[in-house]
Amino acid sequence: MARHLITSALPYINGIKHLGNMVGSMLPADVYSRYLRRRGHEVLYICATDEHGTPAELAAKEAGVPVDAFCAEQHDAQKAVYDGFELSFDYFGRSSSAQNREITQHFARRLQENGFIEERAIRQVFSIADDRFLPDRYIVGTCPHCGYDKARGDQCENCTRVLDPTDLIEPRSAISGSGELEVRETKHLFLLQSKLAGEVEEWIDANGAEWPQLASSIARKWLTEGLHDRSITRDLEWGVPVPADTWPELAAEGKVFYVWFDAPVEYIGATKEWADQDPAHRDWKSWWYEADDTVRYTEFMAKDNVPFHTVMFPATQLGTREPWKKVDYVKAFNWLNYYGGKFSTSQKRGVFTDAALELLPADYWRYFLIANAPESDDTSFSWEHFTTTVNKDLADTLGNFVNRVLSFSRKRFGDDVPAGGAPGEAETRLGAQIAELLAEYEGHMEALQFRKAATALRALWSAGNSYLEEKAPWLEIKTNEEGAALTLRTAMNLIHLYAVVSEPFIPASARAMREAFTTAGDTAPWVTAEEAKALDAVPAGTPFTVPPVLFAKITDEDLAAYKERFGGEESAA
Ligand code: B3M
Ligand code: ZN
Repeated sequence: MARHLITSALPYINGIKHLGNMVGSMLPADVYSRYLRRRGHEVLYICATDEHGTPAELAAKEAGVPVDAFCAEQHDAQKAVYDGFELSFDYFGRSSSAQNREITQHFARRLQENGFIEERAIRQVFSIADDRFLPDRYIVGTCPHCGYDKARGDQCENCTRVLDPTDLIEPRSAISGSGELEVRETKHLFLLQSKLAGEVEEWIDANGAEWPQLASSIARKWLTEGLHDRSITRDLEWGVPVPADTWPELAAEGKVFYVWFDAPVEYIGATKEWADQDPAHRDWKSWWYEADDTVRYTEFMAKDNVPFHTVMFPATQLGTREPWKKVDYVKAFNWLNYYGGKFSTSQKRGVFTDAALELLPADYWRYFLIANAPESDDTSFSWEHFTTTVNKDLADTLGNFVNRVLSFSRKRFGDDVPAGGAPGEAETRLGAQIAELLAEYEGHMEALQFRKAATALRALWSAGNSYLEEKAPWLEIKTNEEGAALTLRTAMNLIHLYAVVSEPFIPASARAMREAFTTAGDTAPWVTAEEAKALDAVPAGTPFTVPPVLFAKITDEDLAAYKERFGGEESAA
């Protein structure tokens, strides 16, 4: 069995994420982790909040809270939502941790020793009133293109044009509002990516062959355009400090590393955080260092993060000249749109993960999002589509099956799985079909094809319905009680199988299905092909209960209320 290291892109600290963020990284990583664990693999699933950078500083300022307190609060708020979604992280860390600082600084020192970092002087805007250099987006002024008077130095939010701070008319500091600005020379560290480009290309040639098209095409595009040297330090208060032992002058000026330099290192940093919490995890480095070939590393992310993960972070790792584990498989996602427009955090457009959980339990969202994951193309969320999917797949196909079978059996045969009848032609056919669909489902999961896996799972659920319609135990019972008992017992075995194999998608409902049966010692993590064919893991005589309705249907009134609250077509951009 392989050891699987899994990471999902680290959500930025500023604000609760929307459903598009969820489906593009954390949720599929969770489904995959859960699946692999059930198949007996050793899994380490790591994620964390990405806490540094200008947006975090600005958001804290806006909230009127010191940035460290702001981040601590936001981290907990995000973690609570992810717990609600049942994301099964082995560890959910923080990029502002001491561990990440230590490892990030170590990376920087090694890159320096190996000649991949250079100090360069650049010209940058300095605010006299604030006594500091200002990052581009800390400078505001009037847009030369549209006249908007709160345009930022990096971009005008009104006309979306990309700007240079010197383009702004009447520029002023976003911190103090002071217009006393001047351009001064200042030193920054540059990562000499141009020196590493050849090695990165070789590495991608050797390792990227099996990456999905979306990831490899983006990586190739970046390489073709050329890897430029990149400034990796910033003048911010909040970040990993440049280590004084190596760069005393820059450290004295209070420079910190650029957020994209320390964020990917936090995959490692969070693993160390995980290890420091529990002596049993002492060997954490075996996941990351001198990586023997038993570790397989899979990363999940949205497409805009691909260049950082396939080119820049590998360049950084290679430049340390230490054997850090590099990614084996990059699972990238397109955008989930909201009614054809974009989900937007800044414009609060779309459905946010905390609000989603206030409406309905996590399983509804988990199933819908994975079944419609933007794998090969952008996909679009609409309340209508969500409603149809929940009502048809979850309420009718799965939930209703479970309830119908268990309630009917209890009514006619009491509280135990009924005995009698011997499997016949219909059961053999059903078993063969289930085994085949299960193999299909497994194949898609192994290939990280989530939509196809969802389709196969739904087909498994449908097969139960077809069997039930065909055998019609509610008629059968009038003439052939043994036959009806066999049908219901077989259907109950399907419910148990669904409980086991649906768990990666809908963990809470899977638990409810499994707990319906009080089978002693029932801890089987998965179902073999033989077991799928036989459908007899739950024997006659097993006590069972009828769980509450698994999935409530979304009514027309609910749908109207959701559209009203969140905005439907009308607000589409
Ligand atoms: N926080 C960007 C994003 O969430 C960034 C990812 C970091 S992964 C190391 O889209
Ligand atoms: Zn403008």
